[in-house]
Amino acid sequence: MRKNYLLTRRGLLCLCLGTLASIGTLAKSTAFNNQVRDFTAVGEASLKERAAAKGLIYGSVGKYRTLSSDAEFSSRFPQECAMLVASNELKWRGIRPSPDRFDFTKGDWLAEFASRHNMLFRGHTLVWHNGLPEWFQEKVNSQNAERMLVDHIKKVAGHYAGKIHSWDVVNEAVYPTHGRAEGLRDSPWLEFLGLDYIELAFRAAREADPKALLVYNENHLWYEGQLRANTPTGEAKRTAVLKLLERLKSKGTPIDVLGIQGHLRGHQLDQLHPKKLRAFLTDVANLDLKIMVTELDVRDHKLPKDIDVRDRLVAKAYEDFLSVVLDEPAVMAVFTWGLSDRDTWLSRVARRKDGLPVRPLPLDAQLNRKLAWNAMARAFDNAPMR
Ligand code: 9MR
Repeated sequence: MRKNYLLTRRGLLCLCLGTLASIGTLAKSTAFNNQVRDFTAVGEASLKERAAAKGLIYGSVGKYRTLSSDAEFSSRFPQECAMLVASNELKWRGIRPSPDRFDFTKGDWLAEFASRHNMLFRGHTLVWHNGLPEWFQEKVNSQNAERMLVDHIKKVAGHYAGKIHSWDVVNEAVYPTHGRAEGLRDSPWLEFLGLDYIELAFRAAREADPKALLVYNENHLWYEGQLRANTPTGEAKRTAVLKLLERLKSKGTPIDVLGIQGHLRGHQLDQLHPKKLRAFLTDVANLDLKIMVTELDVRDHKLPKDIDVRDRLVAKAYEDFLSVVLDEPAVMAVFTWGLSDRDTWLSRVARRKDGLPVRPLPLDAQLNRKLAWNAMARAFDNAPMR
């Protein structure tokens, strides 16, 4: 009897929800409702102007492929961005077609584009377990790894010395659930060179380019729980990153900045714990390090299809995250992982089941400002002065 009763109630509920969904109002009637937040941004000033007014830098990753072929996008990009972040073009796979050959063509094009449009230029990344060329596995081993790594850094950072604002020297080296010493991630560099590969990389980078800011860049520091089984919690990651930074600083390693990747997830904003994140930023600042938000975007693949509702939730994620992070005076810059929905890695890796295009970035695919843009503008406007 009881079971039937429950089933009946559930059936009724499903029916009601189904009806609401079919008339397109489900999203607006659930916890996803975010209509009350006012995303008004005062004035028309660009993101780079608003950031600069607070002593911050705003920029975005920009791809050679898009910037060199899309005139509309390439003229819009410098209007919003004070910095161009070069990524895939400067990774090992992008820049080192063979062990003995470096191809700077695309990187140089981007550096020149940045300079022509009075933008700062930033490089990602010199050392990563990912983004390695196919020849790497066959040619790099514990005998030659140190020489390969140091040569690479000297060659690449040396090539851009004087043109580059900052380098992500080492990327995503921490992964406590791999069970390795110091919470470091399994990577060929750790396997071949041991714990000190990170220090080695920073020293080589400083030698090659004494002026660039040197960054350790890490992901999921904002995310409280586990992404999947066997992935580290935010707490475990923050603890291990802090230990790493303390160790590097105590050894006099030339590191200037912690980069916090901001790959947010609109459907999992409950994983953002403002107090814990804020306390972590203070701990990092107390090590005499600056902080950059390095790869900001918001996955919307699991949000409702209604664009108005979806855009509000994405904007909320931007504003909630940035208002916590920008409260810390050591934060000096914010970079999105793309400027427009026209060109985002998420349209490949986080597609929507309904087939609709994803909308994770400040500008839409037509290069119009979205609520996400407003949210960023508001976060910059409300940020304390640096
Ligand atoms: O967005 C990047 C994508 O185009 C590349 O195929 C991929 C592998 O090189 O890297 C992506 O960028 C990653 C960045 O380098 C490090 N942090 C996570 C980013 C998203 O995976």
